[in-house]
Amino acid sequence: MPGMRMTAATLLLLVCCGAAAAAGLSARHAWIRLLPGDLPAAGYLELVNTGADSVRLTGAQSPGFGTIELHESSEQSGVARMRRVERLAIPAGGTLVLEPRGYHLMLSGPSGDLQPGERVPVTLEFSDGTRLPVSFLLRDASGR
Ligand SMILES: [Cu+2]
Repeated sequence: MPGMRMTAATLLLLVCCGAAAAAGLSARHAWIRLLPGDLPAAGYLELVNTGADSVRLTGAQSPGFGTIELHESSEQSGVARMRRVERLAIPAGGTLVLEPRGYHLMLSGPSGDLQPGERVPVTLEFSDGTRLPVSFLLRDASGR
C-alpha cells in the first residue's frame, strides 16, 4: 500500500534527522537546582559554539520532567522576577551562559523522586533542527 510506505519513509526521516547532532555545539557545567515541594527546578549550563554560524536554543525535553521552559531572571526594585523567553542565541565562536539570577531552564513536573547527586538527561533543541543531549547533575536547593 503506497500510503503505508509513505508513512514508514516519513518516520524514518524523522528518526534520522531529528537525531542530528548539533554541529560545533558543546555543553559544560550542566546542573539542576532541585527545590522542595512543588517548586520548579532550575537548570544551568554553558553552551559553547565553535561553529561558523549563530545558533538559537529554542527548547528542551527530558524524561525527568514534564515541562521545560527557557526563562530569564531579573530584579526590579529589589524584587526577583522571571519571564519566559522563546529563544536564546549562541553567537558563532561564542558562549551562552545560563546561571543563577540570569538565564535558566525552568523544569516542572518531575517524573519521579529525583535526588541530589543523580543525573538526568536533557535534550536541548535548536533553531536549525539539531539537538544536543546533555547530562545534568542534580544538586540541592543550596547548590550542593
Ligand atoms: Cu524560571
